[in-house]
Amino acid sequence: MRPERNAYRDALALDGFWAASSADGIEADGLGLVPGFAAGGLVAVPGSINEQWAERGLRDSLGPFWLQRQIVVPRCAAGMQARLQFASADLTARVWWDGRLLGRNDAPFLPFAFDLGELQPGAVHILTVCLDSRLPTDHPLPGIESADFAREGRSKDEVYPPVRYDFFPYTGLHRTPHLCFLPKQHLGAPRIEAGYEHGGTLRVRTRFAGLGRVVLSLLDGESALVRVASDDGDFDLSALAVEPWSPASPKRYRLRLELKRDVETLDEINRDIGFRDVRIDQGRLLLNGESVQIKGFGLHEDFPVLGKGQALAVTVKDLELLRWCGGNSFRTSHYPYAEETLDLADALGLLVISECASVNLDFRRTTDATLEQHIAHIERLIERDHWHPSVIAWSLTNEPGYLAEAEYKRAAPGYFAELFAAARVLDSTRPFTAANVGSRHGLIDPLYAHCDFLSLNRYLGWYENPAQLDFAIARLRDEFDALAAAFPDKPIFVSEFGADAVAGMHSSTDQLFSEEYQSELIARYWDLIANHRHCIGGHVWNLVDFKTAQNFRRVVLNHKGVFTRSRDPKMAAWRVRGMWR
Ligand code: BDP
Repeated sequence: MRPERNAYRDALALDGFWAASSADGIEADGLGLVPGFAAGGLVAVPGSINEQWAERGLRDSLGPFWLQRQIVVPRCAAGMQARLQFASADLTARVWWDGRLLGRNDAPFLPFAFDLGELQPGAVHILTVCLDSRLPTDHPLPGIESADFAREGRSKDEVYPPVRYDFFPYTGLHRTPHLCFLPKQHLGAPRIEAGYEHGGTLRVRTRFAGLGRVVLSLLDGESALVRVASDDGDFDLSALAVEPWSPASPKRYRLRLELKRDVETLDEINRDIGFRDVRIDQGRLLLNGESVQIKGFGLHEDFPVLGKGQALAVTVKDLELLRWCGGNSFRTSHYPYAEETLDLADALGLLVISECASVNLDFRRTTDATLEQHIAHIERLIERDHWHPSVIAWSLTNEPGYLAEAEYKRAAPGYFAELFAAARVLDSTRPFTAANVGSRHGLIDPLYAHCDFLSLNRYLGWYENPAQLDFAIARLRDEFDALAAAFPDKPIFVSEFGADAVAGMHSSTDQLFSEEYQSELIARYWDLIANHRHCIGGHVWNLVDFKTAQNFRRVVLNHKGVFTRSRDPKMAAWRVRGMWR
C-alpha cells in the first residue's frame, strides 16, 4: 500500500545518493557491506543507472547493478511496525536487510513491500538491492538474449541491449522507496469501488487484524457528507448526494478510513476518490451515461538524464502538454506508471487506460509460469490502481503474437481465456482490452473475443504502405467496416497510430520522417477515427520522442512523438491541437 503520512502513520523517503556497484561476485562477498562498494560509486535514487553511469560504459547494461545505503532509524519508529516499501524496482530486484535476504520481485513497475517488525530508533541498518533487467524469455514482458536472434534464423543480433520491446530497458530504482511506520494495529489496503448511478455508490472493503471497528468518512473539503461505522470494515453505500467525476468536472471527495477501538483512533488512511460509471454499451463508451470520445496519446516514462527516473515536474509537463493538444486521455503504455501520474490524471480529469507490463508475448516461449505471473501482475496492478477515477479500462497486454503465427494460433486462445477470466474476477466495474498488432493478425485475432472494445495498433502509411496515405486510409476504413460487421457490440479504439518525424526535417511532398508527413498522417487517421460510426477514439503514438535500444530502425530515439524528447512541439503537435481544441 502506498506510503502515507498522517497523525497515525509516518514514512521516511529513501531517495538521495546510494552506493552502487556493477561488479561481479558481490553476493559471494557477503554483500560487500559498504566496504565492497568502495570500487563502485554513487547513483541517485530515483533515477536510471544507465544514464548516470553511461560514461562508465554501462549505458547499455541490463545489470546486475548493486545498490546499497545505510538507514538511521528515526524517532517515529518507536512502538510502530516498520515496512520497507518499494514503489517499483526495475526491472527485477532482490532485497537484503543487514545482509539477510528479504525476498525478490519479478514484476517490473509495480510496488512491493517487506515487513520488518519494530525497529529501534537510532539503530543503523544496511539496505541492499540488486537490480537486474535480464528477463527470462517466458516472462510476461519477455526477455531475449543475443543468441536467440540467431536461433530465430535472423542473421545478426539486431537490437542492443537485446530486448523484444521498443523502449530502452532502463535499470534503476525509478521511484522513491520508503521506510513506512504503521501502528501495530493497522488497516490493510482497502478495496474501493466508487460508482455513479442516480447518485454516488460506494463499496469499501477494509482489512484489519485484532479488535476494533472502522469509521468511514466522506469529506468534501472540510465538511463530512457521510460518517458511518462498521465492525467488519465493509461498507455499502448508495444514493450519495455527490457530483459525478468527469473530464469536464473532475470532482473528488476525500475518503477517510479510521480504525477505532472504543473512542481511540489507532490508524487512518485517506484516498481522494471520484464517483463515476464507465461502460461499453451498444458500441459506445459511456461515462456517466454519456458517450465520450477518447482523444489522446500513448506515452512513456522517459526523459534525458533521468531515464525512467521519476520527476514530478516532468509528470506535470507531460500531462499539461497532452491537455494543450486538446487530449483527454492516455494509455500507460507499456507498464504501470508511477502512482503520482494517476493522482494527477484524477485531478485533471484525464481518462487512463492502465496497462500491465507485457509486450510482444511470444507463444513459442510462454510456459505455465508466464500465465501465472501475468495474472499475478494484473492482480497487483488492479490492487494498486483500482480506486482511481481516471482509470477507465485495463489493457492486459500489448501486441501479443508479434512473432510466430503458428504458435500464436495454437496457444493464444487458451492463454487469453484464462487471463481475461482471472482479470474479470478482480474488477467488474471496468472494461478490459489489449492492443492488437495489425500487421500480423488483422481480423482473426483470438484476442478480440475477450476484449470489451478492440484496441488496434495501426501503422498503415508507415511500416506498411509508406508514403501512400490514400491507399493506407482506404485499407484502414475497410478494416474498420469489417470489424464493425464482425463485432457489432465491440467498438474500435485505435490504441496507436503515428509516424516518425525528425524535428526540423521538412518536405513539400509525402516524405517519411518529415514533420509534414507525420502531421498529415495523424490528421488523416483522425478524420477516419472521428467519422467512423464504430470508432470511440484513438491515441497518437506517441506524445514525446523516447529512447529505445539500439537498432537500425531507430535514430537514437523513437521519433513518433509530436513533441521532441526535450518537449518542444513539432508541426504535428500544433496540428493535433487544431483538430482537438
Ligand atoms: C508498436 C508498439 C510500440 C512501438 C511502436 C513503434 O506497440 O511499443 O514503439 O509500434 O514501432 O508496435 O513505433
